[in-house]
Amino acid sequence: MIATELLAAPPLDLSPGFGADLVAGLSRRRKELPAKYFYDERGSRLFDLICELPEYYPTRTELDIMEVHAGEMARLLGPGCLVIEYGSGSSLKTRVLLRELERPAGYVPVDISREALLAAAAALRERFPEVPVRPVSGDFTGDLALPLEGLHPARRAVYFPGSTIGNFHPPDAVDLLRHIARQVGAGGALLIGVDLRKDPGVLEAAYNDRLGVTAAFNLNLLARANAELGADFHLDRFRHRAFFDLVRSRIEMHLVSVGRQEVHALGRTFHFEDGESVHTECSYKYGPGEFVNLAARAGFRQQGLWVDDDRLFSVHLLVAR
Ligand code: SAH
Ligand code: AVI
Repeated sequence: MIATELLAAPPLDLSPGFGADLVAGLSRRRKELPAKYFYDERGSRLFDLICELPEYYPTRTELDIMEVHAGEMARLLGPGCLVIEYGSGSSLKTRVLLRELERPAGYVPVDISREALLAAAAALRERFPEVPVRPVSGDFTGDLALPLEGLHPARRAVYFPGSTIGNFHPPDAVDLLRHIARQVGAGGALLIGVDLRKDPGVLEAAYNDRLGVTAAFNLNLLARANAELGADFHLDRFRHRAFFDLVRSRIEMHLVSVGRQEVHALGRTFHFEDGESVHTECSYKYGPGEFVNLAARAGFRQQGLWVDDDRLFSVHLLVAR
């Protein structure tokens, strides 16, 4: 009897933090949801599709930069380096780096999207059997214990590609970079991909693709709330909106309510006016010097900078003081 009741009840909040953050975010005057919740299994698959889109230049551009310069990056990182990757996703760019590194001491991918993380770690182990791979599933903004037993690195390096740092407001980005500086220790390294400010037309196209994959990625947040929190969002009553804010130098993604409506979740009712939006993501774009200044506030000095010929994307090598 009890078991049947449990089965009939709405799904419990299975992801710690999502329910609380959803209630807090939708209770604000300007509604918002944290971007990290995009990445459940389906969200990670949609992100991989975004990376293949003709409009979404960051992934292929950063990969090209890695293909050309990973040898030099690896030389600067030195032998016996431990690579801790933040937001590793499918770990595709990492393969290029690991290929060039001399006797890497280990690879620790950290990602909030568990299934994607484990699949990527398995693929990497197969390709680099000599490298100890120790995946960590969790939020890299928190204090995660890293499984480093038995590893004796000459140096620690955090690899943080994809411009995921751009998804943090600048003061939060500085906090996260400080956290990384502590994690790698004095003399440790940060190799980080940062999307560059550019023609707003190019930026806006990248977040408004013709196939609607980015829209599906954005709406997946609501589908996830329905599945995991028992919310009743009607996905066809919200539309994707993305635009570049020139003053703040950031792409903003929103989900805009089509008509007045109410949504229920976790025993609460949330009211939406027609056209009211939920702000789901910021993606800040930096000039190279601007990012170096931001990193300096977190205790990093610049050692290397690589930019593609079209000046679309940058990869920085920074050293913790
Ligand atoms: N590094 C890959 C993927 C970038 S997408 C690339 O360059 O293409 C961003 C990745 O970061 C996703 O895999 C997502 O699951 C992960 N992520 C986002 N926020 C996170 C957080 N707070 N903690 C851990 N992982 C996070
Ligand atoms: C992971 N992150 C850097 C991506 C970005 O471009 O801000 C996420 C994304 N959002 C929409 N498209 C891609």
